Amino acid sequence: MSVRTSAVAVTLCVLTVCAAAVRSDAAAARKPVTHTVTVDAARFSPADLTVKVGDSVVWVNKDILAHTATTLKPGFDSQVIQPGKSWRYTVKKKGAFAYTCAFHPMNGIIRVK
Ligand SMILES: [Cu+2]
Repeated sequence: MSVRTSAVAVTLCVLTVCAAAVRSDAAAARKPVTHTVTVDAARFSPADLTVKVGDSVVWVNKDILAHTATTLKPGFDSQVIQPGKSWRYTVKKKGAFAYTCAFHPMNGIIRVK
């Protein structure tokens, strides 16, 4: 193998590693995560959830009662989630969003980093 050939081989190898690193960083930065909050026995679980902007939260109502996920301040409102149904919300801005159920004394918080 000539010196020039091996230099080309090393350069190609380095470029490949760099491209792979950039690709995985970009994927990590862009890929949104879906988080699940189970609603059962008149409780949100987990009640305290930390997410990132762009992620989604799905409230899955496994209870025999209808519930809502409604922020105390402006934020989000699921409206009624019937038993066996779910509601998906895509998080748009940073902050701490305390929420409750419009019908029952239930508490949860979504922290958006
Ligand atoms: Cu409720």
